[in-house]
Amino acid sequence: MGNKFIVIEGLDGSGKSTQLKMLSEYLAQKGEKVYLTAEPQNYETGAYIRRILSESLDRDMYLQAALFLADRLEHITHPTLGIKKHLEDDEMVICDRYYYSSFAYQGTASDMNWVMDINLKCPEIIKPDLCIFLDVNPKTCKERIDTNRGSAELYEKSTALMEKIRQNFLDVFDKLKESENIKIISADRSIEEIQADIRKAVEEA
Ligand code: T5A
Repeated sequence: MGNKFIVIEGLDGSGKSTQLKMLSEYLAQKGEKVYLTAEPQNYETGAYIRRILSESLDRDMYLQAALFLADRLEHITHPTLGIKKHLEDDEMVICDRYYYSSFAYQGTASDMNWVMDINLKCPEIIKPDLCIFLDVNPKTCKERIDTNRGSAELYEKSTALMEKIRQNFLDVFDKLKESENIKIISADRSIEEIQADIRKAVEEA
């Protein structure tokens, strides 16, 4: 399959980490060189973003969108660790969240078209070969977060907010359907059923 760039998106608690772990193990067994990564990253901008999320800091949404973009640019262009470098080295890059999250999350309280523009019009931003969206009922995600975690982060506070984020994702996918390869997978099912659909989508990409 070679140097494909695959992104997985979904609400908080939608099962991305669970599925990505299974997918990368499956691909590695098949002999693929896989680089599994995620946003936000752990560079200095990412550390500030993590504080905003975990401490629910009240920060302007345009500032948040700019921080996520800065973090993403470092994630892509870092000379030794960046996504571009891994793709050049013929690895398959699988990324947990990418610019679609900025559109859906920061779009809840800013001009979503501006967030799309600063990302999509930036020459360093690369387009994924495939984006998989794990579509799970926001109520289910919220229940999983409340059951499994000590505290809720900034975007995990209410089912209503998560409903709005889900709707934003669907609106964005509709806007991008002619220019991007987006696969929406119903993920209110068993872990194994979802994994089978993900493997099929990746193998077809
Ligand atoms: N963000 C990010 C922005 O606002 N803008 C941006 O541009 C970007 C890039 C990052 C936060 O930053 C925001 C979005 C987020 O709020 P994160 O680090 O990606 O957050 O964290 P989460 O999305 O919250 O990731 P989680 O690891 O918590 O959730 P996952 O990975 O989606 O879910 P997972 O696999 O950990 O599963 C959650 C629980 O559900 C169970 C699992 O066992 C686990 O307990 N589970 C299932 N249970 C039943 N059936 C299934 N099919 C299940 N699948 C998993």
